[in-house]
Amino acid sequence: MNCLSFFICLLGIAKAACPYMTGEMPGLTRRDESDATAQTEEFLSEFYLNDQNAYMTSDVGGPIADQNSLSVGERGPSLLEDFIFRQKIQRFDHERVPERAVHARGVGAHGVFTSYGNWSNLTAASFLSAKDKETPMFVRFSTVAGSRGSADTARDVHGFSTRFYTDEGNFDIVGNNIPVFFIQDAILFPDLIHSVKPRGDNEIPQAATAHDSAWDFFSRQPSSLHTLLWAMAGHGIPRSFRHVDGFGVHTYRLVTESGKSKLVKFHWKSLQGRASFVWEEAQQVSGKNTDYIREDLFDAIEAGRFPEWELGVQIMDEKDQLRFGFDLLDPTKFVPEEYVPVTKLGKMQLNRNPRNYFAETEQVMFQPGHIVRGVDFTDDPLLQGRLFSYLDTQLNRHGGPNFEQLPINRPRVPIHNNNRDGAAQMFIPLNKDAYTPNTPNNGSPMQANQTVGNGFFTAPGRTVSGKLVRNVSPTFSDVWSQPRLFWNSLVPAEKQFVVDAMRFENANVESSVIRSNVISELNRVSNDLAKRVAEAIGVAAPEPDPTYYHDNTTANIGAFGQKLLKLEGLKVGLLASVQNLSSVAQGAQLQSQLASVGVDVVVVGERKAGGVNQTYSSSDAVNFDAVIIADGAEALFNSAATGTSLYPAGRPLDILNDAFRFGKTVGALGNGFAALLAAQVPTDRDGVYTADSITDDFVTDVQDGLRTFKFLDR
Ligand code: HDE
Repeated sequence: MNCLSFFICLLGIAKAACPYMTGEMPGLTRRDESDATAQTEEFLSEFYLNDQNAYMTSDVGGPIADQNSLSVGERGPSLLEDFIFRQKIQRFDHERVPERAVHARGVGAHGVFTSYGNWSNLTAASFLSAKDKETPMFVRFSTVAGSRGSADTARDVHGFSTRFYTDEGNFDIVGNNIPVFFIQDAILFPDLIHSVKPRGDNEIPQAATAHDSAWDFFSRQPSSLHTLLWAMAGHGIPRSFRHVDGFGVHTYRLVTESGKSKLVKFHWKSLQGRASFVWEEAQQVSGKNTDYIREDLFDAIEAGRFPEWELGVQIMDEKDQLRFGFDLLDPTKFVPEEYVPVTKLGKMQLNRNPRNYFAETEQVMFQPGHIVRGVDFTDDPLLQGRLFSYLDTQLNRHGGPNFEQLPINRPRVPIHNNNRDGAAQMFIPLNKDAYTPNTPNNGSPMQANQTVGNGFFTAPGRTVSGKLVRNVSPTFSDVWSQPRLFWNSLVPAEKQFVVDAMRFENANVESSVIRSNVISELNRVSNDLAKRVAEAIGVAAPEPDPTYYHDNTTANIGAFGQKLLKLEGLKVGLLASVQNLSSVAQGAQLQSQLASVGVDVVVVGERKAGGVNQTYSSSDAVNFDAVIIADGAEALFNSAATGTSLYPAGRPLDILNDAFRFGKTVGALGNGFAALLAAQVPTDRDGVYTADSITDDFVTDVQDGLRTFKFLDR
C-alpha cells in the first residue's frame, strides 16, 4: 500500500465515524489539469472539513446548539459542567501558536514544477530525472523582521521558500530574494535579528530597520554591508512577490548516481520580470493596504494568471571553491553570471491558493535540512547552523516532534521508520518492534542504500579534517569588494535610490557615533556613496578609503533597468467623471485593448455608478501601476472644483501627482490633457503619454510604459 492510500484508508475510518467530514469541496474548479496539480488536490482533499448541510457538533461529534451558556435560572451563574462552553472557549484560548521568530509575515501558494530535461548527468534527484516530469510544490514568500500582522511593504529582505514534494521525499530550497546574507557564521544570527527587531523597552519600531540598533550592528559587523546594499536598493521593496527572483544563497552540492558531485548556487528567475516600489509609495501602501502584496498573489492565482519562475543553477567544480577571488563557502558572496552562467533546469508555476491560511501557510515548516538523494550540503558555516535552527524552531512552534505529519508537511511518499510517539502522533504504527537491527520483523523497515532501496547518500567525495578552531576563515575576510561590485553595477537612478534609502534610515538613527560608523563602513565600499549619505545625516564627508575600490561591474543585478516580461495583473486607473458618462465608457474601451496582456482597467468616479469600479473616496495612486485621465474628466482636476463632500478635497489631483512622482506611467485622453497641466505634470517626460482618443499607438505606449514600470528620474 502506498502512503497516499494509507492516509486515505486512515481517514476513511475517521470519516465513517464523523459524517460531517467529507472529502468533497463544492464550488472548486480545477484550472490546471496537470498530474501534479491533481495529485495535490487528491492528497489535500482527504483532509478537508466541509460544513455544508451539516449540523454543528462538539469536537467529539455530538450535535449541539451552542448559542447560550448553561446557567442556573435566567439570571443565575454559569455552570462549570457546561462542556460546550468550556470546549469552545478553550479552543479559542489555544488558537495561537508562536509566530515564526523571523519571516513571520508571509503568503503561500501551491504549484507545480516541470523539469526541462533529464539532468541525471548532474544529480540523482528524481524530480529532475526526465523532461516534463512534474512535481507538486508549495511556496511561501515573506518579509523577515515584521511580526505576523505587519505591513507587506516594509523595506526588508524577502523570503522565498520552496518545497518540492518529490517522489523520493520533500526537498526544500529555503531562500531569499537577495543572493547574499548579512553574516558568515550562524552563531551571529540572534545578534543580527535582535538588532533589527523592535527595541527591548517599548517594542518600537515594527518591521523597520530605521533605528539605532540595526545600524549599529550593520556598521560594527561589515559582513552585513553587501546584503544591506541590496536591501536598500529596489530589492527591499518589491512591487509584489510575483516580481522577485529567488536565491538559495549558500553553495550546495548536486551529486549523481555514480557519486560525482558539483557545487551549485540555486536561482529562481521570475518570468514576470522584476519590479519595485519607490519608498514614498511603499510607505503609503503600508498605511492604505497592509495586505497589498499578499492580495496581489492571491488575486493573480484566483484570476488564473499563474506566476512562473525558472529554476536555474550555476554549476562549479569542487576544485573551484576559491577560484573566483572569494570563497564559495562564504554566504556574503554571489557568483557573477559572467563567471558562471545560470543553467535553467525547469519551471515552477503557482496555480492554486491555499484553502486555509493557518492549516497550510502558517503550519508549513521549511527546512534547509530537507534534502533528497542527489542534493548535499557544503561546509558553509551559515548553512550548517541553519540545519539545526529550523528543526529546533519548529519543535517550539508545533509543541512536539510530529509536525512533519501535518498535511502540508507530509511527504507524498510512504514513511517507514522507528521514530515513535510524541504529542499529536497521527499514525497508528503497526510494527511493535520499533528498533534496528530487528529479528521478529524480519529487519523491516529495512535499511536502504544506493543499490538496494534507492537509499540516501552523502557525496562520497566529502572529506573534512583539521584542528578545532573558533574563528572566521581568512578566505572570508574581504567583505567590501562585492558590495562595491553591486554599487558599481547599478544604474544611476537606482544608486540615488540607495542613497535616499540610507539617508532615510540613518536620519532616524539618534546616535551620532553610529551614524559616523556607518559612513566609515560605506566609505570602504565607495567614497561617492559615503559622501552622498553623509551630507544628509550630519556627518563630515570622508576622504576616500580606497583599499577595496575597483571599477568592475556585473550585468542585470539591480531591481530597475530591465523591462518587465509580462504585464499580467497590473492595474491601470482610469480617472473618469460620472458628470460625463462618455469618460466612464472609455474604461470598457481601454480594457478591451489591454485585456490581451492581462492588464486590468479600474474606472474611478465620484460615486458608485454603472461602469465605475472605485470611488475617489477610496482611491489613491498606490492602487494603480499607471494612471490615465479620461477625456471629459478634466473638470475634476481644477482646484476650484473641490467643493464636493464625496471625496477628500484635492483627491483626483493627488492621485495624478502621486502617480507621476512615484514614477508610474501617466496618460491623458483628449481634454484630459488639461488635468496634466493643472497638476503641473511635465508632458514631455518619459512615461507621460497623451492622445486624442484610445488609439493603437496610445495603447502601445501605455504597455511600453508599464513594461518599463518605473521612471525613476522624476
Ligand atoms: Fe532563516 N530562519 N535563518 N534564513 N529563513 C527561519 O525557521 C535562521 C537565513 C529563511 O517561509 C526560521 O521555520 C538562522 C538565510 C526563510 O516558513 C528560523 C540563520 C536565509 C524563512 C531561521 C538563517 C534564510 C526562514 C524561523 C543563520 C536565505 C521562512 C521560522 C544561520 C537563504 C521560512 C522557521 C518559511 C525562517 C533561522 C539565515 C531564509 C528561526 C539561524 C541565509 C525564507 O529557524
